[in-house]
Parts: sequence; structure tokens; C-alpha cells
Amino acid sequence: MKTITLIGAPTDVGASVKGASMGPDALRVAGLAEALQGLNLQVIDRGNLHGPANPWQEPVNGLRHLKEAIDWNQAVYDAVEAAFNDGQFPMMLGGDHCLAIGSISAVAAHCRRQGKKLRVLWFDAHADSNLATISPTGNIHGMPVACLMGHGPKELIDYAGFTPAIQPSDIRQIGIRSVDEGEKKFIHELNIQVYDMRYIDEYGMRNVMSSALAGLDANTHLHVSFDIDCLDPSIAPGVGTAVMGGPTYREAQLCMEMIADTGLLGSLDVVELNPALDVRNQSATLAVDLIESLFGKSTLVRN
Ligand code: Z70
Ligand code: MN
Ligand code: MN
Ligand code: MN
Repeated sequence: MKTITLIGAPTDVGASVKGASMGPDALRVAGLAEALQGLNLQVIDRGNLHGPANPWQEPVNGLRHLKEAIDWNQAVYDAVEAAFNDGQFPMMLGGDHCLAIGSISAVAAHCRRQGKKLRVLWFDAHADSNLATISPTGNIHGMPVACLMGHGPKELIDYAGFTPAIQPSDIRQIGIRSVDEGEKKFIHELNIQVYDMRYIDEYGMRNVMSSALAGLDANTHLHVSFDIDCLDPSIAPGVGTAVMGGPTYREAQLCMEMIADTGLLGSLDVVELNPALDVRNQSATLAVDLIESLFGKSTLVRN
């Protein structure tokens, strides 16, 4: 495995609740780098990116903190692109989920350069598919999926020199259980593959993951965008907008293990961890535990 570059992006400009800006340090305190090193992986912690403060203002034309979100995403884009150029594995530590616009735009540009196919696995309680015109809040962390598909202001969606960054057929959403009325229509119209909680309950996580990972080949770059609020709040309380009824510890572990088994993971976002709402850093500790499985930690020797 390549050297893993940790990229801290400490901001909550896209969120409705403050505190996700402390996510990167909470993951460090929970021992993220040491856990990866324990799996014999090389880790470089590039520290935290810099960007504008959260001005805590009302939305303008349906978008809150647009200028700040653009600046943060540009910084993330540049850092993720630099990691790829150095032949490293970028792990973006948010920060709120609006940062996936910059992160995944850089992943998409990397895939273009390398002639690779892209598969994005989006773990989340929320669909994150709002538009300025339909969002009930104007919070940009509720919009990154739409932005990545080319729906949003040009400065917010075009970092790589092309849009859309990804196609609806490139993404699979897993764990969804909170969708706004406008998003529901948008997801349906774009035909995005969403494995919502009902689907997970009916088919089981093993079948969900087999389906979400179907069609990959050796030329596929797999990106995981992991919103911590995907997890059930009983195990991960440290998030700004907790929604009941998420995947259990065991289901989440199986997701990570099945992804690790593909050997195709090429980049990762860890977002929406809010240490201000956590209990003794348990959500960060859980995230580190799951990331170990994602990078191949297993209970027994397999195969
Ligand atoms: C709601 C909105 C949201 C978190 C995304 C919620 C969005 N759909 N919340 N991620 N944590 O405001 O658009
Ligand atoms: Mn999200
Ligand atoms: Mn979410
Ligand atoms: Mn790659």
C-alpha cells in the first residue's frame, strides 16, 4: 500500500451546527496515525489546511457561506491533488461534508489522468443532494452530491477544469435515512443508486455491499466518503445532525472489511465528526477502529 497522507480540513462552514472543525484533531487524539502504522502502513500527517473562519451568517440566494466553502474546497482540492502527484493515498479529515466537493473533484481529475474508472461509496444518514433552490437550510454540506454532479454555482463545482466531476452511475449511497422532499425527486430523476436503511434491513448489509461493489475491476479507483453520521447515534453520538436507525457496529465493520477485500481503495474522506457533541471521544475512537478494518485489519488470517 502507498503512503497515506492525512489532510486535516478543520472547518464547519457548510454545517448547521458548529464543531466539526475540531474533527481532525479528535481523530489524531484517537490515534489514527498510530493505528495505521500498526498495520504496517506509512503515514504522513500534513497537519491542517488553513481557510476562512465561519462567519455564521444567513444564506444568500439559498447558499450559506458560499465564499468560505469555495475557499476551503479549493484548499482541499489542491492538497488531495498534491498527494496524488506524490503517489500517495489522500485521507481527508473533515470538517463538514461540503469538503467532499473539493476532495472528490481531485479524485475525479486523478482518475481522468490515469484513465481509471471511479466508484464512490457515500456513507451517510443524509442524501446530501440538495440544490440552492430546494434546500430547506442553505447549508452546503447538504449539497455536495448535487455539486459533484454539476449542479451548483460554477466556482463551487469546478476545481479541476471540468464539470460534472462525476456521473450518477459512479456513486452508491449507503445508510441513507433523512431525505428532504426536493432531494427525493432529484435522486429519483438522476437515478442515483441509494441503499437506504429499509434496503439494508430487507437485504442485509452483506448483500448491500456486494451490490455496491459490483462491477469493479483492477482499473477502478474506489473512493469512500464516510460521513460519521451514517452510523447509528447510539454508537456515534459525536455528530451535528444525528438521525436514529443507522447501521450497527457490526454492520459498519462488515462494510469496511468488504471494501478492504477489494484491494481497490484509493482515497478516503472522514467527515462530520463533531467532538463538541461527542462523549469521551468515543465516535472518533470508533472511526479509527472502522478505518483499521477499511485498511485490512482482520480478526483471523483469511484465505
Ligand atoms: C439537510 C439539509 C446534512 C448533515 C448533511 C441536512 C443536511 N438535508 N446534514 N449532512 N450532517 O440541510 O440539506
Ligand atoms: Mn454528509
Ligand atoms: Mn450526514
Ligand atoms: Mn489511483
